[in-house]
Amino acid sequence: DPYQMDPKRDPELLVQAAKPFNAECPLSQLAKQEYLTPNEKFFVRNHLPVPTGDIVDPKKYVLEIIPGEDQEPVKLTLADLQDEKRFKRKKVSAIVQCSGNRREDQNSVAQVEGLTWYTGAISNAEWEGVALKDVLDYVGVPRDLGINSELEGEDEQLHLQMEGLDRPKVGEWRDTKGFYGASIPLAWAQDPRRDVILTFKMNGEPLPADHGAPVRCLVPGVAGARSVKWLNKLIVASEESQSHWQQNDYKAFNNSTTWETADFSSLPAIQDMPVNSAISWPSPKSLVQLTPDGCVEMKGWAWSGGGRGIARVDVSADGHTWTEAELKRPEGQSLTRTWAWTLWTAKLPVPADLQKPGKALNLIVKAVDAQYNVQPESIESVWNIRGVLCNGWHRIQVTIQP
Ligand code: MTE
Ligand code: MO
Repeated sequence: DPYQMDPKRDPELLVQAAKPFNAECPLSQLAKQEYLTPNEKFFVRNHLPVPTGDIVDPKKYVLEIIPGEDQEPVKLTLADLQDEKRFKRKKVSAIVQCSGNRREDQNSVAQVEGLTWYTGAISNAEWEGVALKDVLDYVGVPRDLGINSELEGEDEQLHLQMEGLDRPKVGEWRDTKGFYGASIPLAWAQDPRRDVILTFKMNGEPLPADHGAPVRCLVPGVAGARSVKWLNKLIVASEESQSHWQQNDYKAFNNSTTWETADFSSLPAIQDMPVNSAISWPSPKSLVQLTPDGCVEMKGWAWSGGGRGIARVDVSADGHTWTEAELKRPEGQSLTRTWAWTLWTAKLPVPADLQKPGKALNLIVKAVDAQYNVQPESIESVWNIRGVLCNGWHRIQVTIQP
């Protein structure tokens, strides 16, 4: 069993697959509205067994960086990365969200292929490490190579490829087939405003095994799939990562495309994620108590990719009239360079004719980001065979306490 060495996990995680291990942040944790998700409650999305042994031993770990085509790799140990005389430390509060988050809502339209996720394939942490741009500088990648490049077009664009140490078979980590890999544009890796870091600490603790110890490349604002755990290699290249997960997965087709007609090469890899939100309280199908003034209290999260903050969160009981939620966010938070989620609370007035014990109540939320992108009304309109990017209005049904 290649998974027998996997780490111990918190029993409260909502397990969606045991091998490889995939589990949601529990709804009870999301309902607590802690800005930073405790490490043991942070959702886990693994495609392969968690790597073990010397390759991930903090004392023996080596990161290989290939600064350009036909160039020799530069090797850095964890001690090199943590040497504060060499690299300034950097902390970033950022979401990791799987592109498949809320896939279960798409299943309610028609069955899609992929792991079941309710609303908990998302969590927020404070990541500490060193700026990727500083490390690229250090190994000799010209500072302006990605950003100021006058080259245009997909073919001329440079990419930063990342490879993980996880392999289909334990002990065969040198196997280059089937390893986990991803890439982002080099311009983002070098852009000080994108805040990409090589992280070795999560919420003040050493990075846990499930989240990529000892070193992970954390790419804020994009699909979780690009934040490569157990980082083995960084490669500056003229093409994207050729890994399965960059090329033939994590792309969203229209809702009439089938597995027979899907042409993965026709679409870009998901990077910056669209605006999304969900209700964390009350929980679906629960009994709710109305406030003395006839309202239902709601809580949840909202998030958008690309650093876009949240402008507004709206809640409704009928999809026609809306009440603005109160946004809870750190003071002075930027709306153009925000990587963490925005938590919200709302007091939604219940229409008089529905204020009866035993009545079913539909609760709806939609968020609007700082560029006024808004969640689409229907799930069907974003439905796709792979069940990714599900960001239709989030709806739950509850019953008024008899
Ligand atoms: N990195 C490696 N090496 N292997 C993986 O399986 N999964 C990716 C990404 N990085 C993965 C990986 C996906 S699809 C997601 S959504 C995030 O990690 C999940 O991060 P988490 O487990 O820390 O929540
Ligand atoms: Mo993912």
